[in-house]
Amino acid sequence: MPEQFMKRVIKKNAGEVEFCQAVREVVESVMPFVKKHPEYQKAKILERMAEPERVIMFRVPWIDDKGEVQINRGYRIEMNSAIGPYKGGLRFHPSVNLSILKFLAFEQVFKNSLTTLPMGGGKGGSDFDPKGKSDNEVMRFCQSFMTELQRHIGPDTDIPAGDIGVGAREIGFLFGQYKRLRNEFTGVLTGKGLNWGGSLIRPEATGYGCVYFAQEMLKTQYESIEGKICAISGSGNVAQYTAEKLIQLGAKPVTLSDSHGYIYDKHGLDTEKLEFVKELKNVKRGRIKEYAKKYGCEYFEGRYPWKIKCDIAFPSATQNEIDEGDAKQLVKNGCICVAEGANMPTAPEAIKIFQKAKILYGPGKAANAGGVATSGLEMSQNSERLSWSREDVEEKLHQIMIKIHEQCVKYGKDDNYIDYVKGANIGGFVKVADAMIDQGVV
Ligand code: NDP
Ligand code: 2IT
Repeated sequence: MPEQFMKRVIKKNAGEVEFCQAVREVVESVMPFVKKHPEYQKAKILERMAEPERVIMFRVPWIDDKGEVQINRGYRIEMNSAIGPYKGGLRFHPSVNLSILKFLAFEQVFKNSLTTLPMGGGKGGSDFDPKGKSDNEVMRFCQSFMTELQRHIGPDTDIPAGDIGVGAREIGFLFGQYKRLRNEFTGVLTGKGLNWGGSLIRPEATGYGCVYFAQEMLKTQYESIEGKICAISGSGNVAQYTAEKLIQLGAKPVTLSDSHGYIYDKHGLDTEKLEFVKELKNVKRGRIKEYAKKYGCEYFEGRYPWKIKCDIAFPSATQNEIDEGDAKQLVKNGCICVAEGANMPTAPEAIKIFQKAKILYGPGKAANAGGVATSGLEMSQNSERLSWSREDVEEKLHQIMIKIHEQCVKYGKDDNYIDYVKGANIGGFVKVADAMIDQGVV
């Protein structure tokens, strides 16, 4: 039955490898559940979920610093609005294509449902590469991108945010252009600056939330995070705040990476070293290699740190960054827990290795949901035109991560193993499916 379903999906979405991969993972774990609930089958809920409500593709022309015309492609995938307005990030990276954004939008539907907040799923972005561009070029690109996107989004319709290549700088330029074109100051984007509608803890939320989720997973094995050696990939928003929370909790992050290579600091990162990384990546926009030079540690060309011995792995860069060989190596080296800061970082064959070894494996749609959950909290604050304290927001984030973990256990626990993939997929599915049934065939 999943095979027949997937045959149709693959035929209809020819060549969209990442999208089909994400759908397959969900279908394989949700189908047995759907079979026990004929109402979902009859209403063709899974079939409808695998079809975006709307896909928008557009030209983004802009002029570079040399005066030359550049053309990029922009996208917004409005996947599912059964439980709330479309919500999800924007990715600016040269690899962006329809398949990647559809997989991300599909994942977002389940993730947003798990947060317990009323948010549908969407994703967007462009094949624009911010790397090596001046601030002015990035601004002109963002203004052109928003000139088209603004007609499709709104604070009650579709609320984008950041993702790879879209951080505070880009959200600022995008917001400025939206406000200018629409003449309205609204919460149309999240991840905004603190003095113009942003929420405290939103920058930290994905990384912090991922560590909270790992803590919950570890508790099921009567383990704690203190003293654990942690391998992190990436060195952007998610990786930085994963490291920060780990340091706060007495764990030892020993690696970070970027698209050129990774550093291995066997003494572990500390607050001062992390400040260096933040300055290097967020302000100077340099390479992680410079960390190795500064602190005299090892640097490995080639992208991912999975050969390093660790207790916990936090993949926080991009999709399919852990392959089967990496998974085998991690298990062999004694890794007991994988918490995904990135979206779909583990290839399907690698997931099987983790599950066969019965280690704690927390998929992105559960483990990294703290980012979008805190975006939801930013939307609430914008609606009531108030801002909550750092402590309030962080406590709410922490409680949401605990609840997401509970949902995973509820739907994923078998006799002696918690299948977090199954738990997250079914947990996310039920709320959306029930809303779709209530709202008829739309
Ligand atoms: P950033 O752009 O801040 O950082 C991305 C990091 O990953 C950089 O170090 C980058 O290296 C590296 N990276 C990106 N693409 C590749 C690639 N193809 N190969 C190797 N390394 C790569 O993004 P975020 O930290 O925001 O996002 C990281 C992951 O977390 C993504 O999968 C994203 O979807 C996911 N995520 C993000 C959330 C958020 O709130 N920001 C929420 C939930 C999930 P380099 O600097 O060389 O480009
Ligand atoms: O993948 C994700 O959940 C994000 N990039 C964050 C989305 C959001 O709307 O905050």
